[in-house]
Amino acid sequence: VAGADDGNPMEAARNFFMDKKDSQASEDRGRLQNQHPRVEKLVDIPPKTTDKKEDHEIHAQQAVLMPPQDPNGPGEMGKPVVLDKNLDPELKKKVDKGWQDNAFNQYVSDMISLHRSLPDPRDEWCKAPDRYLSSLPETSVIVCFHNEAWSVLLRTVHSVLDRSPPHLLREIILVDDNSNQAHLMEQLENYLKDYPKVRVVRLPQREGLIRARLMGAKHATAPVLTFLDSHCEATTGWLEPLLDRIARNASAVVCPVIDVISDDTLEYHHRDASGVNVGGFDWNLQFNWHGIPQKERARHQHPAEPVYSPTMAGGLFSIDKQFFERLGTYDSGFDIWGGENLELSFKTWMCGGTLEIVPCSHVGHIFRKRSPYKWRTGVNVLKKNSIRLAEVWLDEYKKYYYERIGYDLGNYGDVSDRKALRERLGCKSFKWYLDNVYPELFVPGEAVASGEIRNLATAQCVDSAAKPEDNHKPVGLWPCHNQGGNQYWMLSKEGEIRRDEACLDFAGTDVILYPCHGSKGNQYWEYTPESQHIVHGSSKKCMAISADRKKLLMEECSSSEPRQNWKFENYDAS
Ligand code: LR7
Ligand code: MN
Repeated sequence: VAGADDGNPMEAARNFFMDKKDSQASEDRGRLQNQHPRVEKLVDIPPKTTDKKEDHEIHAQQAVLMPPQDPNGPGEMGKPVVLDKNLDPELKKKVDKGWQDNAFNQYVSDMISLHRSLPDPRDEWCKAPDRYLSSLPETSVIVCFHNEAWSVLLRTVHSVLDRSPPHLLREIILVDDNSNQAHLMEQLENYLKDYPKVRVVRLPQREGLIRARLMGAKHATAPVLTFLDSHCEATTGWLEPLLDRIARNASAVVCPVIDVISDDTLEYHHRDASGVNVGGFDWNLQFNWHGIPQKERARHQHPAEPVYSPTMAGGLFSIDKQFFERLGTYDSGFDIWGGENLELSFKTWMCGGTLEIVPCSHVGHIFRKRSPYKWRTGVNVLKKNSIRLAEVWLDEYKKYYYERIGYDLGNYGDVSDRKALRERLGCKSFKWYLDNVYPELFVPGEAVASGEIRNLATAQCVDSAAKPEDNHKPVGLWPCHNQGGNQYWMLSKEGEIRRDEACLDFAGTDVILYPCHGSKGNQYWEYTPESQHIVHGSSKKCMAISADRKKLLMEECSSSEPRQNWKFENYDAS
């Protein structure tokens, strides 16, 4: 399952977006909403009992029957729909099943119109009369899905049909990655017959989203390809700013701002242009989000101007079709999910393009906490994809990823075609990319030591998943296992002990993880192999393992206390 994997970009994205205050606020709003009698009434729509279709299909049909844009309907203007906390048991079963099947609240989605209204999240700057070229290229919108909920898939389709200028939308291509749910298999073409711009392409076997996209691209007839996930909602004016960038520069790959649609209430959240983030990655080859770096900010007059981004999240972007083909599309050896977003990001930059986030374009996406569908059994798909990516694009930097996975490469297939492609295109080096496009990334090669931090008295190692939710929590100890992962740490030249953006930090009680701040203080450590001591800069205390071997602690340094003796792997001060 994706959620169980260490390298799940979904996790990272979720953690980034789940601002406690925000979700609390929306919960509060939701409670108020909940007192609205209309919502409860809608929840109680009795299922049609005449046919014995699955519950979710019946609800899907109800959603279709919803009057479009009843201004007081549930979820209109992107408002949250909150179910009563004490649902009757029958209803609760349905709600639970919706969660189970989709990892979002399908029941709530089915209550909302397929044409629901949304707020217009654009900055005024975006609406200036001559902001975009008068002649823009047409696009084919490609949406791949595997067992997507009916109401969510069709709300994606309708939001695009309803909010794209018809002369710019050549077609919507729905690529069914071998779904096996009856409603998708039997009713889709029939439902779509009134919408001639929408086509369905069926894959005879499960290919995963990457090869599904390639199939969609093959069928596309417009000069620009636009990819969306199957649980999105496009907002007013989303398309023109994307196409405008490509019209001006065919090697610009452009992403909308991805707004959050709540997995629970389907509330549409958006921020203003000053809150835009750009994409990065860490040495687990996991995608992550960052604020706009100072240097990039300084390039702009207005926060709504397009910003350069080192990487893209992957699901939502437009690209000139010929440029996509010139770049060799995706590595078709990528299975199911993951890695393709970094591949396209790296090669866009390294092979002569630019990658931009366009703050005038907003598309919502339902972020979920786990992957609801079956992956391959017995293979770590994401890891295999990432190794292919590293082999082809990372040059000598691939070793930093391999250290993270204990050099356990397994069989990642043949990548010689992809290397030949890179050769043919004459792309720049990964070093060039890091120096010029992503100078903010911490490069482990600059570390003084890297690997495990082993307590010599006990063979226990400093251990933490160092996920964003581990921030402010004490770091743990675990028997040393030699596989990198949660026991991989770096000692930076600046005296930080870090993994990616998390640093060991001591403020007087526990040794905790804290976002690296780069100003020494509580994050400053001194270590030499000779001393075997890890001394904290400001307190001058020594790191030690507790007498019961369970806890990491800081205590007065002593030259005769083996509990204070550590070996930090691969120390090299030169
Ligand atoms: O086997 C599959 N076949 C498919 O067609 C598995 C998935 N899919 C479809 C699926 O129905 C969905 O439309 O592929 C799409 C992506 O899968 P999700 O939505 O389950 O995953 P996700 O939203 O976490 O996916 C993000 O990372 C992926 C890595 O391969 C892709 O790049 C997705 O497009 C990407 N989504 C986004 O960028 C939206 C913002 C998320 C973030 C950050
Ligand atoms: Mn998605």
